Amino acid sequence: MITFLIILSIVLAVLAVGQLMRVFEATSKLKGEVSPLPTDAENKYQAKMMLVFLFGYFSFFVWLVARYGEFLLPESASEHGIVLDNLLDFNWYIIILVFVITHVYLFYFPFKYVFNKDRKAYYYTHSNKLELLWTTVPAIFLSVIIVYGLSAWVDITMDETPKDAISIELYPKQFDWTARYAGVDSTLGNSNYNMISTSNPLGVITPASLAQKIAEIEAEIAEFESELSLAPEGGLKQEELTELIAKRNRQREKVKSFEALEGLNRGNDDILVKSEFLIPINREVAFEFRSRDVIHSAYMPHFRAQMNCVPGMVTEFHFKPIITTDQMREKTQNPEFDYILLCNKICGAAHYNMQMTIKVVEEEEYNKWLAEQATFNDGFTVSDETATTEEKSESNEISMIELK
Ligand SMILES: [Cu+2]
Repeated sequence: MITFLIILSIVLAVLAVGQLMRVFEATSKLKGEVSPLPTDAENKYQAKMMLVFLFGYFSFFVWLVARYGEFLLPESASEHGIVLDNLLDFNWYIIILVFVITHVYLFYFPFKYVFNKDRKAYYYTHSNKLELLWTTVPAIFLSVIIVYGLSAWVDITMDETPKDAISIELYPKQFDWTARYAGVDSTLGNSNYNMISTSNPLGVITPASLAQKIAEIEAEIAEFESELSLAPEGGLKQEELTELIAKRNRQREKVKSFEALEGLNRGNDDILVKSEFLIPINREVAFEFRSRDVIHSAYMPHFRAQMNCVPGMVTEFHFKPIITTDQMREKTQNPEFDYILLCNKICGAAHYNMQMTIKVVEEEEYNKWLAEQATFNDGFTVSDETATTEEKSESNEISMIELK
């Protein structure tokens, strides 16, 4: 409401000024002041004001950089991030140089060429030399930027994942993340969405989870069948139940086919964690991404890393962290600093709440932490938290309203 009133008063003020100017012009005409042209003194005054504006404009630019520069990301915490930062800085230098040159001229020329009735404008129609110059120079700069960018991209994305890399899967759903570690065998277990249940939110396939899922499906089928025996003949209910039973049967066949998969035991030692995950400094970390529902995007800004998480496919990205959380806290002089994983695709109502804390620690601490985590076979106890996430986001919304 207040915003609307502010906009309304601005519009009315502009209209009022316009009307006043018309009144002013009409009265000057009536008084017989004929010349609509500004005087020499007025022109000189405007010309000087251009220089004042030039100075004010660049002072504001410098102030903005100094005032808000600290809100930019701190130095890159990953090895490849340094390459990206250099690329971005290179772009900034070119942009700022062109910005300064063009804007100095933009305001200096009105000052230098202030109206002079004794001077005749030079009529200049065309110059092939100039055309060539302002086409080739930007073309050369753009080519350099593109070649530099492409080579950085190839460096970052095309290299092989090192054999000793730590495997972590990041699994998003509306609206939270789960991180899955490969465990002692350094290999992530198989997974499939058909296996998803409340006790197995990532659909990890192990002999135990297979047996459990088949039992679950069969229990469901039995339930539908008993309902079907009570349903009236030829009714809609009967049709629905028959369809559901057929669907569950197909799912059971699919799940049963996983029994033939190789390395079924690989998932036994997988470790699933929520809300915070640790990675060791100076070790390559190979991330795999899936998604349970819609497209999410795993964004780790401090590591200059982002990858889409697409339902039905696995995407990958690997990087090497080079600054621990503690070191970064010192560097940023912020004792509460934490690396963060965010969702960077607007995926629904509680999208803003989809995050995980990343802790970069020394390898020793990482190994100790990992050894303390329960494995999938121990019984995965972090159950499906959909309900609690929604509750959490609701309470967040309420506290935000209270803040307003
Ligand atoms: Cu999301």
